[in-house]
Amino acid sequence: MRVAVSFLLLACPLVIAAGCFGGGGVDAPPSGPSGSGATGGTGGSGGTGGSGGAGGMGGASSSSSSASSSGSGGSGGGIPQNACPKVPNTPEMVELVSFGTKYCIDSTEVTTAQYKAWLDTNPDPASEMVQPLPECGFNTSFGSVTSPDNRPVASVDWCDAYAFCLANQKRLCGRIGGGPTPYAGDYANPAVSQWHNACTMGGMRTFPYGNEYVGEACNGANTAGATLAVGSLAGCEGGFDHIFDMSGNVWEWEDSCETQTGEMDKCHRRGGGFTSSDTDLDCSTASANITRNNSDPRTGFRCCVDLATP
Ligand SMILES: [Ca+2]
Ligand SMILES: [Ca+2]
Repeated sequence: MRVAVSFLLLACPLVIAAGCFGGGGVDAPPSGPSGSGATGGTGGSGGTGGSGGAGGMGGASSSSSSASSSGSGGSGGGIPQNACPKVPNTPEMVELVSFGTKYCIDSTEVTTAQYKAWLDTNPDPASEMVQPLPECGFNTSFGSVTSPDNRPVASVDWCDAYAFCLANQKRLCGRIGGGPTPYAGDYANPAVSQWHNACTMGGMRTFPYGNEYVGEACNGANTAGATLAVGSLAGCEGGFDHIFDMSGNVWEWEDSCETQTGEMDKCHRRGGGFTSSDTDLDCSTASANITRNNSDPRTGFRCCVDLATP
C-alpha cells in the first residue's frame, strides 16, 4: 500500500503538468489576444487534445460550398439553425466555427439595394414585430434610399440595422452563442464577439488581411474618398475567406451597447470607414461615444446568424 501511494504522489505532478500544458492553449503565445483556439489548439503538443483546439479557426466556408460535415442534419426548425440561411435581398453568409460554437456572418456589408428591398416591404417602425426592443421606441423612421446599388447602405442608426437583420431572419452581429456583445471589455475578444472573431480570423490577425497595415488593401482614408461597391477590393478579404470590407468602406454597427435605455445609449461601430486612418481600420477598433440614434453617412452594418452547436 505504502509503495502504491508513493508512486501516485510522484506520478500526479507529472500528469498535472502534462495536462496543463498540453491542454486548452494555456501555453499560447503572448501575441494571441486572449488565446485563440487556432493558436492554442494546433500548437498544443501534448495528448489531451485540449478544448482550445475545437475552434479550428480555419473553418470558413462559403455558404454555397459544402460547409462543415458534422451537421448530420435532422431535427430542424426553431432557432438556432443548422446551416446558414439563404435569404433573398441580403448578403450571402459565411459559416464560421469559433471555439466549438458555429455561426454565420454576412460576407459583405448590407447594400443600399438590399436595404431598399426591405423598405419596399413597408416595415412599420411602430410594430412590435418589427421593433421589439423598448430602447428603439424612439426610432420612428427607417430612413430612405435614393440610389439603390451595390454600395453599402449608410446613414442608418443602430435600430434601423437591428430591425433589418431581424426582418431577414438574422440578427445584428453580437455575442458568439447569442445575445449582445458586452460593451466593456470583451468586444475585442475573438471568443466573444462574432464581428471581432470574423475580422481577426479567430484572433490571429490585427487587420482582416494580416498583421501589418496595408493602405490600399481596404477602403479607408487612403483609398477612394467615398464608399465603393461591397466586396470590390480583393485585397480586403478576411479575416476568414469570403468575408469582405471588415476594415473600411463603412463602419459597422455591432449589437454592443453600454445601456438599454434609448436613443442616447452608446453603441459600438466597428472597423472604420472610408474616411478612417490606419488607427481606426484595425479589427479591434470600436468607436466610443457613438449613440444608438446616430445616423452617419460612414456607418452601415452586416448581420449574423447563430447555428446549433453539434
Ligand atoms: Ca432610423
Ligand atoms: Ca466595413
